[in-house]
Parts: sequence; structure tokens; C-alpha cells
Amino acid sequence: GQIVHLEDYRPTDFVLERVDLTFELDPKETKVEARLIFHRREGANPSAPLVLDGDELTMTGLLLDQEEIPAALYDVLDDTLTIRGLPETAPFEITVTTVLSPESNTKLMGLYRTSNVYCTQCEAEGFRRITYFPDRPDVLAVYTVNIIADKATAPLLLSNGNYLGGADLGDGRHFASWFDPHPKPSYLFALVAGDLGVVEDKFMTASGREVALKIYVEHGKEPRAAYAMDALKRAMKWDEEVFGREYDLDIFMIVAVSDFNMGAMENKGLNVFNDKYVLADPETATDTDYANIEAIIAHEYFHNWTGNRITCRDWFQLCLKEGLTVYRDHEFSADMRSRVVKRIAEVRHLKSEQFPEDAGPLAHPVRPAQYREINNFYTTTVYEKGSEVTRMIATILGRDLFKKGMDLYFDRHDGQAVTIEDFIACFEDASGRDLSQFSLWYEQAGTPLVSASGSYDTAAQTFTLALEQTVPPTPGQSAKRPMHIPLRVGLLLEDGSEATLKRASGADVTGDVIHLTERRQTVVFSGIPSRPVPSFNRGFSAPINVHIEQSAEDRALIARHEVDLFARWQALNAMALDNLVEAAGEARGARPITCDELLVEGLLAAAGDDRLEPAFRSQVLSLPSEADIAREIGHDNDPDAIQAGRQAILSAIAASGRSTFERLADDMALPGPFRPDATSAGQRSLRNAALSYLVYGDGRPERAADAFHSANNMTDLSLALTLLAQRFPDAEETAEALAAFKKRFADNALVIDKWFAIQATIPGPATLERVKTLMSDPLFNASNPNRVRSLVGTYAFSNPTGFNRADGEGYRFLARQILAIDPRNPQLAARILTSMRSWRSLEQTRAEHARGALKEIAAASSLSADVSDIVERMLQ
Ligand code: B3K
Ligand code: ZN
Repeated sequence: GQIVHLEDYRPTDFVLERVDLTFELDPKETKVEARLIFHRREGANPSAPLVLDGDELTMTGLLLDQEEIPAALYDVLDDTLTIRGLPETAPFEITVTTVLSPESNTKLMGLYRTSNVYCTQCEAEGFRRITYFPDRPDVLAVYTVNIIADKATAPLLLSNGNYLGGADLGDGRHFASWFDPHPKPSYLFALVAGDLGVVEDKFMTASGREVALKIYVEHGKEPRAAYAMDALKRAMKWDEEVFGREYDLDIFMIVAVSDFNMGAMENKGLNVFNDKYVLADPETATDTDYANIEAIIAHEYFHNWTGNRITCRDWFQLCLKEGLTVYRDHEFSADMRSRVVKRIAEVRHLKSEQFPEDAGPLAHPVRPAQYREINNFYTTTVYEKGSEVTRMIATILGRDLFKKGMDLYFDRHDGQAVTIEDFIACFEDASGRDLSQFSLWYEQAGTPLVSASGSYDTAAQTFTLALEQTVPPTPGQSAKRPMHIPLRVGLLLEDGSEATLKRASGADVTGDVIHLTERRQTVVFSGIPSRPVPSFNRGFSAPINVHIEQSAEDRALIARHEVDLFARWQALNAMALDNLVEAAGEARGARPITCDELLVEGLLAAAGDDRLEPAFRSQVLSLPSEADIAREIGHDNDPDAIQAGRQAILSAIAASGRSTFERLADDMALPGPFRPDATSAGQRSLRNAALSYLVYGDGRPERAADAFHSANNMTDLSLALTLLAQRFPDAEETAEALAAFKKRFADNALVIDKWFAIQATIPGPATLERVKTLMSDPLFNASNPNRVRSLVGTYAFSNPTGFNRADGEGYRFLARQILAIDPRNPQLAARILTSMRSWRSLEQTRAEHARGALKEIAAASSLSADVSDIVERMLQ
């Protein structure tokens, strides 16, 4: 693939007015007729040819206004169809006929088959695998779609928009027509045909229009779609109430399929979902599954306005729809559940996924300036950091002006394909603020580091904060300019009360937000009666690393008294991380490992505090992961030492906290039937956190085995199985539980994915053999993305000691898997390969093995653009 540059953007020479598609579906030989009405754009070169995109297409016909185009007037080459001699001003119709084989489409892009269902995925560049087309997001058109298919095997024929009608064709086939009145880019096109069950409901919009809601699933699975339907209705209502956005068609459909490259897809009026994010019941879904379903159903629905009604001018603007829509789904979940617990989960995720990306060879700006393969830019930087950037706009402007800016955006750009500049201009115009420096967040990659030091002047009763920001160099960007960083702070006095923030001089302060805009800046607060303890980056107001010399005593004060509960968690987490980093060093040097008493006290005090909600207390008890510790250390990492150090700290906490954990395990038991709500989930989570420490302390599997046998829901059952597998991989109890679990859920692939994943995370070098054995289990299926991600993906992404074997066998295994997956499904291969993105921060021996494995991939012949792009950037 060639490199595409943001600065090269040009509008098309031709405007596409209408699209008429007719599909005659057949597993091996689907015929697609595309009738496209164009006219030459005003001001465009009158002799410019029409250039259409195509990918692996077989074309069987090409007409201009129903007349065959002579061969001399068109060329098919290099993924394009070029047509010359087109009218200068008059509109014209191009008819392209192509023939596809859905059943042999293993890339899962374009039109493919999954469990006997025809299904499409067009974002980012899949539509060009269906027909020749100006396949780019700034080409918006109105679509009519006719679908013809065998009636017995495909009684259901779906596409975007509203249903126009259908009929029996008398020859065993039938047809249906759909019309989508909203102009859309091709990436939002969808078609689904097959035999599926349905769950139906209705939604009444604020202005009184009735919308039919339908969720299509495999027959027999209808009851498991009830929670998704409930989440959909809540999302529709929330978007009306919070963003003033109503749904705009007569029908909204979701289809769950079992072969899908990602989570879900927001096609206009016809969302297609990985069934993992639709299907749930207490017996088979964990609390995390329920929360994910709620969030993803909402996310895709919210795209209807942020993404579909207003779309991206080009793929560089991807965060325009993704960052904003993640921000919206985060806010939705915060309103549906506990805001602070949701925020903690977001920050944990950001730090464990996005921060390493930003610190490694794959770092790129929230809005990249160039790409080779756009599918490799559906990243946590574009999504999650993109969401944090939107959140910062809300923090800087405040709620009301942010809302005003959003309203202006919807108003001004409805029906358009726009840029980040257009988005930012709405907030500038609504607020009168200048956001040009702030816009650097979209351009500069790398996680900023803010170093802070405070000094208290007793006589003057002033407190001075000296702040310094640095943005680390990232690939292609060595020098960085200072950013506008909104830092929420609190100053805590000795008794835990909060000092009033009265700015005397220095950086701007609004409310509790310091606006750091220079490389070095101080801010002076006056009227501070005693030496305060600063609490930094409250609520994680900016996605940055903070460096501040702060004693464990000061952190403990924050942990006890901060009014911002997120900051309490953050203080304990920072304390724990310091201790875990030290423990890793001690383990590596074979020195005795010491556990900080203040940490243990702080954790147990919060965990045992009945005034705090259980879900929050559970978050406090969950220590930074081994990957978090590795990231904090940053270089020369030895995963075995990190694990040994962390286990020693866990043991110390388990021993000191035994009585607290016993009490919690009893108090948090939930009588009665399972309920998936956030409060119940929080109780289960705290109970399971306590149980984990107890099992850790026991050093024996009995308690976990009991929990396994008495569990009445998937959350408790899978946690118990995880404890058994991870702590006692060789115990009789573990083998029995694994076998029982497999037997009970053998016919439910999504639950078997948990069974694969749990075994893939068993620590230590022996797990590689286990993973290999599991790959030949009849329940494994190398062509299903969910299976591959659960087993191979989990092993590579989430098993630091198992994957990073000192002998490098883990990396070589992964290299072989990548090379095996790539020819079938390049997107899946490229995604799993990113698990090695932090290879340079490993100690030397492992790093050398990792480099060798990456080179082996890079040297392979006929790599996909997806994999070669990732591997080359990783080796650079
Ligand atoms: N927009 C899709 C992701 C498409 C990924 C293409 N490789 C789902 C989402 O973000 O909502
Ligand atoms: Zn999205």
C-alpha cells in the first residue's frame, strides 16, 4: 500500500447524486448491479476522468446511460476503474455489474457469509469489495437497495433506511426494497440476508414519532437479546435528554453475527454487531459483559448523529466521530451506573492500552497526518484519547458552553462530511474562546508529562506550584510544542478539609482548573493557612502522566479525605504502584520484598468503609496489573520479577486483611435471583475481590473450588475458575472445574471463549504448551475471530509471564500464528500483532528474541498491507 497524506486531500471531480443497488444473492455467485448517477462538480476539470475504487472485483458489465462503454474509454488497473470521455455538465448514469463469492470472503470485509447469513462490513474501505465506487467518506448519496434471494434460506432481507416493499418472484426467490432518505457515505451501507429470529419493541421519540426496534439473532437466542433491547431504549432516551438528538427513521435494526472483525458497526438504521455484544443472560454473561453490551449498543446508536448525520471528510478525521462517540457513550454509562466507578474504569483502560501505544513504536496523533492502511488506525489513541480530548473541551468550557458548542455543531454541519477544524470552530464560536493551542492535542502524539513541585510560605500563607510540561518524542515528531493542559487540583489541609483556591498570580485558574499553557509555569495561591497537600489531576481532567514528589503520608491523606472520590482511588493506586515498582526491583535483585504499611492501611480502610459504594471499594482493592507496573518502570523490564514482586505484595495484603476480607465475603453475598444492575454488580465485584485475597492467603484451592460449585451466575463462576486456573493450575480441583465448565457450556461458543481465555492467562512458561493443545480442541475454530482473539489474543495481550518467556518461544509462536492468520484475515492478524507494541521496553534477552520474531514476520513473502504496516513501524 501507498502512504496517504492528510495534506493531499482534494474533493472529487464528480458529485454522486444517487445510488441504486440490486443484489442477486448466492453464496458462490452473487450478482451486484450498481447504478450511479453523477455530475461533474462545478469548477472541475471538464476532461477529468472518473476514477472509482475497487478491490478484488470481477466486473461483468459497464454502461454509460445504459450503453456499453467501449473498451478504449476505460481502464481497470491497480484497484481502480478509470472512465474517460464523460459529459461535461449533464448528469449521467454509470452501471457497473460485478460478481462476488460471499462464501469465500474470509477477510470479513465487503459482502461475506457467517453461519449461513449474508452480511456486509464496509468501514473503512469495504464497499469497494462490492462494486466500483468513489469509496470515500466525503461522497454522500441517497441509496435504494433491492435484494433478491432464495426465500427458504433467506426469508429476511435487510438494508439501510425504511422498507419500501417486496414480493415473491415465483421461482423460489423473493425480493425486498429499501430506501434510505439520508445521504450517506458508502462505509455506512449494509445488507443482511438470512434466516434469523427477532426481538421486537417500539420507541416513541420526544416529538411523538413511533420507531420500530428490532434485534435479529440466531433462532432460539431471542431471550438473550432482552438486555440489549433495554439498553437501546435507554440510549435513545438519553440522547434526546442530554444531547437533544432524536432518531430519524421509522425503524432501527440490530443484527448479531458470530463472525465479525470488531465489536460492532453503526451502518445507518442497520447496526451489525459481534454477537458477543448483544447476547446475555445470567447463566452465560458476566457483569462486565452486561456493561459492555450497554456501552456498545449505546455507542453504535449514538453514531447516528455523531458519524452518520455528520460524518468525516476523510479518514484522517476518524476521531471526529470515534473520539466524540466514545465520549458520549462514557457519559451515558456514567449516568446509567456509578460515575466515579465508570471514570476509574476508563482511566484504567486508557492507561493500560493507550498510554503504552503512545509510548511505543506505534504512537500516532489523535488525528494522524498519514497512513498506509487505515484499518490500523482504529486505535485506542483515536478512540479513547480522542474521547479524553473531547472531555477536556468540556472541562475548559464548562457544561453550558460545551452544550452550546455541540448544538451549534449539529446545527451547522448536519448532512455534511467535516473536519476536526470544523468541530473545534463550533466550540470557539459558541464560547468566544481561542482553542488553537488546545488543538495541538489532535496533532501531537505522546503522553505529556507534567512535573510539579509545591512550596509553602508560612509567613505569607501562600502556596506556589511550579509546573513543567514535556511531551516525549514519538515516531516522526521529535520536537513538541507546549500544550493547553487543563489540570483540576485540590489543596488539602492537615485536617483533610479543602482550602479555597484563591489565585494570587501565575497561570490562569477557573474553579479548580489550572490552565497550564507554557512549558514552565507557576501558580500562586493565597490565604492558605497551613502547608497543603496538592491533589492533582482530579477526575483525570487531562490524559497525562504526573510526576510529583509526594510522601506516602500525603497520599494517605488524599485517600482518606478528598471530596473527589476518583482522586482518592488515584492516590491509593499511585501508592500501590510505587510499592509494586520497588517490589519488582527487590524481586529482581533477590532482596527481601517490603510492603508499605500505609498502603495496606489505606486499602483496607477504604475497602472496609461501608459508607462507600461496593464497586468503588472493589476498584481500590484491585492493584495495578503487571502490565501497569512494566509501563511505570518503562525500560529493561523483567516480567518474572514484576510478577514475583506483585505476588509478594498481594500476599502481604491478604495476610493483613484476612478479617476484613472474611467479613466482606459474607456481607456482600447476594441472596435471591441474579440481577444485572450496577449496584448488584458492585457487590459481586467487592465480594469477588475479597474472595481473591482470601484464596491468595489460603494457598490452597478449596475455597475457590467451593465458590465454583456454589456460583449461580457467570460472574461468580468465571471468577472462581480464574482463581483456580491462575493460582493452582496443576491442582486436581482445577482440572475438574475446567472439565465441568467445558462440558456444561460446550454448545455456547461465547462462553467457551471465556474457557479459552482463562486458560490462556495462566502465568508461567508452561502455558504456551497449553495454548497449543487448546488450538487443536474441537471447540477451537481458527477462522472465527472471537475464538482466535480469546485464545491467541489473550495469551499475547494479557499473559505477561506466559507470553514473554525468557527463551522467546512465546514470540516465535505468535509470529507463526500471525503468518497463518494473515492470508485469511489481515485485519485480525494485524490487530493481534500489536500485542508486541512494547517490545523495546523488555530486558535485553527478551527484546532480542522479540526483534527476531518481528523480523521473521517482516521477511515473509506476500504479507498483507495491514501486517506489513504494523511490523515495519514496530521495527523502525
Ligand atoms: N466504526 C466501527 C469500527 C469500524 C472498524 C473498521 N476497521 C465501530 C465503531 O467504532 O463504532
Ligand atoms: Zn465508533
